[in-house]
Amino acid sequence: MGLYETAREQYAAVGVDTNRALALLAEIPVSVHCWQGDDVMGFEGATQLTGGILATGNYPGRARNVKELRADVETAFGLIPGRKRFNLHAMYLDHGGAPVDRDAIEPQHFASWIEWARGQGVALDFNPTFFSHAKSADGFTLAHRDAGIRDFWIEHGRRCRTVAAHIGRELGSACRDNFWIPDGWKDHPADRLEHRALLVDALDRIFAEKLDPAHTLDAVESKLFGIGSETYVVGSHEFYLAYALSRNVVLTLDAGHFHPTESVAEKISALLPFVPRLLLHVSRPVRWDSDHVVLFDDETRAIMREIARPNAWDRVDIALDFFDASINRIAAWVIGTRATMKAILAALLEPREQVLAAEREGRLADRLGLLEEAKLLPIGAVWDEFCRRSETPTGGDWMREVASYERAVLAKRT
Ligand code: RNT
Ligand code: ZN
Repeated sequence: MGLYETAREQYAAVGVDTNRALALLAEIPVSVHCWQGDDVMGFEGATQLTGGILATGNYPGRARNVKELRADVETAFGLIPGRKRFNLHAMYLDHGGAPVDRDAIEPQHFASWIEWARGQGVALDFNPTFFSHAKSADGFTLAHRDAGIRDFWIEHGRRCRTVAAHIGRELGSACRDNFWIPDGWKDHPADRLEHRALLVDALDRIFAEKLDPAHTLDAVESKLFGIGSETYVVGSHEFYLAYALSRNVVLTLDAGHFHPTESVAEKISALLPFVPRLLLHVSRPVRWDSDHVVLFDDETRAIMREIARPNAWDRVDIALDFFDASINRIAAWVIGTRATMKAILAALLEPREQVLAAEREGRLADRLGLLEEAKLLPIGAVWDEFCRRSETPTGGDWMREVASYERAVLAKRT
């Protein structure tokens, strides 16, 4: 009997159908972020990443243009099982040699991305880019005191919604359009409310036009602090929670944007009774950084468990947000995305019926014991079976492929 068959029997013994879990896993999309491929630089000729986020490291082989980025992500996709979406930022436009400013972008600048996505069989998600720009240089965009600067960014936001709706219509899948702005102060502000009132007004103007939710869904992402905005971030969690609830937009939770002792997993069930949808930025906070490569760790597993238990996959979208410039970037994509998929699988393999029954019958030691014993069930054999069915490498075999791509392609980028 093969390893998977043995695993299947072991899981069946605790009431878990591994084939069902694998079928479900194959249906759950993970939105892979474009910005891991080039250290969040974009294709506008920027030489510096700003906005209080930082990709540290200088591992050779960064993608420098649309062509290289696509080749790299195609390589990564070939090593990642399961269903993928691809998540673009506005600054990754394909302007064909005629640069346009952020307040002038149009659907045509993403036409080649749509075509590429069709070829890959993936849907696209989108993000306006409110950083790495002269008009965000002093740390404020939509909440800037200067009306001219605010208007510039409002126009960017509006155009991004038009682009996202176009993408969603073309590809037949609602394009998640995630709004994150860096606005905040390094040190104690004289007036915390003023910027927040400005931001409410700016967002209301951006979202004023009603767009078909079948084409695009607007989401807003909070943050606790950034580099250079340590004391005050205009778009804090409470701010966007209240905004999302009152305006009926999607709330984004980035796993790296909360106090280290807060659990994002725990927030999911507290929010689901109130918000129509959640968007997750799966990430890994370490010290000051909110964007280390995602691992198959306790927090990521807890997040997926909290979606799996109420079977809320249709209300919680999973997107990735990490960037590491110190290691091979394709490996970073592959490790982080496979880890996310593994965490989803682990959640789907939980002996849910047995644990629930124990709880309902007051057998609380059994509840704890069942969960504890389930940790050592042979998930690896089920994961390998998933990779096999998706025609992607099992175990660590993807590493050889990354190494050969590095030799053949990345090493020549100097
Ligand atoms: C920044 C936010 C945001 C960005 C991307 C590039 O802290 O997490 O999501 O990482 O938009
Ligand atoms: Zn994020």
